[in-house]
Amino acid sequence: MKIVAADIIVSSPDRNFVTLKITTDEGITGLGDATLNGRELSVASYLRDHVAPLLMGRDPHRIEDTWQFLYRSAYWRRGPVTMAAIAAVDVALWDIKAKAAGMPLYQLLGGASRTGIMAYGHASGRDIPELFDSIRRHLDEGFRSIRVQTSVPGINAVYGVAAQPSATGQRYDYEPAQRTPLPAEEDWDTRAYLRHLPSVFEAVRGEFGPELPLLHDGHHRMTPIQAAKLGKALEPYDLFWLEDCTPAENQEALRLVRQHTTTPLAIGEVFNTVWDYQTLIREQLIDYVRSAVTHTGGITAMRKLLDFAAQYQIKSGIHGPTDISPVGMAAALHLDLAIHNFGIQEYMKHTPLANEVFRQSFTFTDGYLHPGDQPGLGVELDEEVAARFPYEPAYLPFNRLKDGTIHDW
Ligand code: EZ4
Ligand code: CO
Repeated sequence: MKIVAADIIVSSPDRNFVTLKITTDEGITGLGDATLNGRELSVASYLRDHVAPLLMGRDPHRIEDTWQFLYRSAYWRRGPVTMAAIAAVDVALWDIKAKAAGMPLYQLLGGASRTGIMAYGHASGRDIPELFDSIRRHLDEGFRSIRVQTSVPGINAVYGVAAQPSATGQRYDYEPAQRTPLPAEEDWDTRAYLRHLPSVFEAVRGEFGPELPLLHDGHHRMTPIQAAKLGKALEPYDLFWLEDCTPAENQEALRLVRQHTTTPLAIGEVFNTVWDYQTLIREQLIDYVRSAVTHTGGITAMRKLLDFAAQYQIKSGIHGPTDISPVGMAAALHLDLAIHNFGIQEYMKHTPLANEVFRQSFTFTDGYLHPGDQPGLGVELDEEVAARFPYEPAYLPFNRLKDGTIHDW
């Protein structure tokens, strides 16, 4: 088999997605998700201008060789744009291989290690009654694990809180990227946040009881000592995890956090290679790996990263917000089903319009996802519908402290 075409499809059904479609001389096609929130066109160019020409004539079955070729031959290594592009190629080649084998992709990864994939949803509210309503809505939809984000008194707009109905009128689905030519500015005050958050978890535990797994995302906003303080303060509420407590480019910082709290830690949605985790995993400073399959070099690289983590009893918590397209979600689900050290899967439902562009066979039943049993990834791209929704500039917000200083977000 030979690769004869590699097309990059940029479309915006309610949000921007970049999709790679690889076509072979035998007519089998494969899809990869190359979406990088707010930097979509850079990955599209990287693929179209630099990677697609290299793929022509290659044997699509040689996945490892193609991965190593793209990683090593560019000379310049790592980085989110490069690794998102490599991931898209890798996932598309796995899709082709599994279709050629006539099997769902998870079978080629060793087969199912479980019957379903526990998913968590995103509940949020500006105050406690609104938060409780959001949690109840998620429970009604079948979620059995819930991420909890709330507004903080004294801060106008807090990331992760669905304060406004989205463009599609769906309040449920918080979409942090806004269709504005410039990133929106939000405000932040870490001390106000640290004072407020434990009372939110106390209220949620009081209302929903001790069993419901609860998660929280700190979005890189704390210093190590602040994160240690928060982890300790949240211990009575038994979190499933505290995510991205510090900007973890400084892996050593997690030693300090770890010394002070038994709240489980999850890190890594902005990471893109195993090297970003070297100290975190080897010193067992985290409990969950948060990388996206689509930003970390694809299934080939994620499998190696998670096998490394498994040696240290660290589990997966693969990134799954709406900026991971249904193609990227499907890739995550096949891996989740196959690996032994699965932890939990993030899941934000895509809008009906996005689901029209990406026809998917994965299911969500009673809190559990399953990738389905169609050959390959189980996702088809409707290019005609995709073409009706061209790219629109959209950016994540950012934040400043009260005195105007730009802060981590
Ligand atoms: O802010 O996906 O845990 N999930 C998150 C996400 C990220 C966005 C960034 O593109 O933090 O909502
Ligand atoms: Co996060």
